[in-house]
Amino acid sequence: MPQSPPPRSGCFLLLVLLQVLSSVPPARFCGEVVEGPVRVLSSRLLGLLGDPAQDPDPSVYLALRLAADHDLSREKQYLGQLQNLFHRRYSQSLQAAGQAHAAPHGHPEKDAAGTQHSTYVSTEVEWPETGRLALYLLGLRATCHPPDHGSQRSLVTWLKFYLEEDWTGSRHHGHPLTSYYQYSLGVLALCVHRKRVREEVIRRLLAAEHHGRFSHAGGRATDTAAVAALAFACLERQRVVGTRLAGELRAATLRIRKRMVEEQDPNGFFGNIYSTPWAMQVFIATNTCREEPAYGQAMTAVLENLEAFTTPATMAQVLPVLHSHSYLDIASMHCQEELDTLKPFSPEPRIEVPGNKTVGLVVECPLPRCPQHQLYSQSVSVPAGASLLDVLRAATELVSHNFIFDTQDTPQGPYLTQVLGLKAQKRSYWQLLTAPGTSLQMGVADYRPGDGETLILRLSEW
Ligand code: B12
Repeated sequence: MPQSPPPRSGCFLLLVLLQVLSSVPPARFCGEVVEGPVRVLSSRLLGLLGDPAQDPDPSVYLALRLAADHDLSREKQYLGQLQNLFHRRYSQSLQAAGQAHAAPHGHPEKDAAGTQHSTYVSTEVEWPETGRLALYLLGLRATCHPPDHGSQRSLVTWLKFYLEEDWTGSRHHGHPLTSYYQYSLGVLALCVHRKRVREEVIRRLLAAEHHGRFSHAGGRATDTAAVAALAFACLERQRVVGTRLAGELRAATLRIRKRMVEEQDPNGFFGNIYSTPWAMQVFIATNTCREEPAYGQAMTAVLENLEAFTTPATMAQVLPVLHSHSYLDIASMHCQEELDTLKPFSPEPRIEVPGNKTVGLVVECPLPRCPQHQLYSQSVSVPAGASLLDVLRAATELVSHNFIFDTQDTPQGPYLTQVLGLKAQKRSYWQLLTAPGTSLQMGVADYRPGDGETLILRLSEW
């Protein structure tokens, strides 16, 4: 009888290595879905979709598609709402839209109607919408009911056009017209659709990473770095770039990941709680979540603080990682045997907190825009459960002080655009801080100040 050949040394080493690896416990949560709390969060998100005042948000759709169980008819309906919004907006081909777009002259913030609760989506496309269109295209790749080829192709053309606009902007102004976050989403979406991206466009993002140009609200920009890393990882994985560039992309992804681990805070967060899910996607996308203890620590921290994810936008950003998915998985999604068992869960009404609180409200406008640095300082009395938005509303009702402000609805909630008649324009924004100088991690509608706290609205550059 022929004898089986002795194991060759390479094979033997591999076997030993596999044995050693299988005896190392995998980092907690990598590849597992943490059933109970995650299901509750998915159901909550589903429960929030009914709000007719809210425009549909492509990241919410992505979160629903990347979940383990679904409400398929509600998902289909939501996709219909998205299609209505985007196809109406981009129904014209780029050529038909004319060359007016070659030199965009408007800006969403600058041109905002200026009325309270003005809606975010204007009817005219004037300024690159790289990020929103990218998220929508990612959503279309994740759907089981894709629209016809022609309309998808036209959307891809629009996205390529926006990305080029952003690239040109970055050459002229040192930053894209939108932001490096949106620019990265644009590259990521084209890559997931297996569309080629010009090397110079990719190199601009590599250079921004290399020179530390990602920033957010005066602090770290973990979210942006993470989205850029996902775009790099996708380009490398899909083999849509040459060997040399692929090597540079791999090195940049590694650098970003390494920095995230080094800068992980003692609570386990990368950046802050809201950027942590984006950072975790990088470990999932690069198959390193298993060996990286920092990933397990981040997941523990997120699970212990799930109640911080209250808005559809923040829920939508955390849910994919709770299901062990990154946006790169969209490229290989299939629609077979999807569980159709998810039920919506409507949020419980907020419990009224009895009593009142007094909150200090300060408005600052630094030089050179304003010769007088502090424009307003006043104590405002509000119900104990009031949000910062309630404080601003109460301030407008104080007879002796002419406090006015304006917000614009965005998928993240109301965004403060104007205070005391001063509009945030282009690269400036109304930053929210708690005295003496801590930048808030929430928007005006979600932050609930404590009694005696002083809040600062500061016109800042970004
Ligand atoms: C770029 C960015 C900004 C830019 C936006 C300007 C611009 N034209 O791009 C600047 C630097 C101005 C900014 C400001 C703020 N931001 Co910001 N921002 C982002 C970032 C990195 C990307 C947003 C984006 O482009 N999304 C893609 C597009 C397609 O989606 P979009 O929803 O249409 O995006 C628009 C809105 O989201 C809006 N926006 C940006 N930030 C915020 C924050 C809030 C609370 C609201 C309501 C709207 C809003 O501007 C975006 C571009 O037009 C996200 C990161 C993330 N994980 O989402 C953080 C993020 C959304 N921001 C955040 C915060 C906290 C703020 C500030 C409140 C910080 C502060 N203390 O002042 C302020 C907003 C204050 C205000 N005036 O209401 C948090 C929100 C967390 C939460 N609980 O909801 C995030 C998640 C960052 C984080 N990890 O903490 N931001």
